[in-house]
Amino acid sequence: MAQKLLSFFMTFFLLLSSADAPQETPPPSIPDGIPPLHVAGTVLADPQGNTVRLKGVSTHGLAWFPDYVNADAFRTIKEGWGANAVRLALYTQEYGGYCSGGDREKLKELVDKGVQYATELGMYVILDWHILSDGDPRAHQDEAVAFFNEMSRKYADHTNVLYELCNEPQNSPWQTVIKPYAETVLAAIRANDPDAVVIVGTNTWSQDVEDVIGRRLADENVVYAFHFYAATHKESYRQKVKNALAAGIPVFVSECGLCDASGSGGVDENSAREWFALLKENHVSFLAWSLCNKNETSALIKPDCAKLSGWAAEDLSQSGKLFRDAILDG
Ligand code: IDC
Repeated sequence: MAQKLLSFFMTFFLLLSSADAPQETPPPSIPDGIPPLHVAGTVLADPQGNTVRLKGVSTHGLAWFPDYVNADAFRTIKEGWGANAVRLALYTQEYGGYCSGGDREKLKELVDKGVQYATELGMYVILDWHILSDGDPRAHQDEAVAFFNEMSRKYADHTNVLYELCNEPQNSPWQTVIKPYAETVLAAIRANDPDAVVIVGTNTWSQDVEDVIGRRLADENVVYAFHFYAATHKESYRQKVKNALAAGIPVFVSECGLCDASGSGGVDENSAREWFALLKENHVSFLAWSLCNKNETSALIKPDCAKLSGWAAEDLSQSGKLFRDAILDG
């Protein structure tokens, strides 16, 4: 009887104390032993000072190809390709985008799932605010601040989450538009998460990394985005990357393709090889556009392959095979 009474009171007190617990649901998973990263010179490093290169794939637009956000897909990329990172592309203004009538709750659910799967697999994950036709990052600045405030609060403990503030600004001078935008969004993130790595896009579809020389953000853990599509962007663009690196700018290739900048056209294998050599030599991270089977040459999966994970070599497009090899290569 005494024991029954005791257990009754214990249950009662437990209930009472859990009623006091914060009501917000915790993030789905806490990374276990994924080293936090910081910027060291032009590269990323772990707390012991070892250089860490992120290599992996970007999703296509989350609204358009949601089914590729699944644990087996990420596992295939990790185990079969040697990838350690995934980028979640959240379009802002394109059809169905976060700021153009898309279902925000559903899109955020996909982001949460993506973070959860990456976390369970020990991978890094980039939350990409994918501006494109909007061009000027300030077009949806309020939404960006609200989104990153919410995400950085939720994922402050996640050592594997990186924030990408603006995919590809256009007609937006670094000093007067992008930098002040980044300062505003960064302030929202830093209030919650003081040291996560943040990726900031540069003008002209994230290619003007030289603009940042001498004009970096006053934040040590920011890297600056450079994007290339190998069949369109060749030696003069590689030179831009070399110039930025030589000036000490941490360059991060958060998106790249091996075809032309439209996302289609032929793959340029020679230019691709030159790019991969340059990135490897300088320990520059890169994410491949994109993990889907859309009928365009940038898609990593062949259009007639419906598998959502477990791709064999013959399921990969030419871009897919070349990227898999480049990711596997050291
Ligand atoms: C392209 C997609 C294509 C989609 C289009 C939307 O591959 O299927 O219809 O966006 O406008 C980028 C962008 C990226 C582009 C990609 C190829 O970041 O969103 O994806 N690209 O054009 N910058 C340079 C090339």
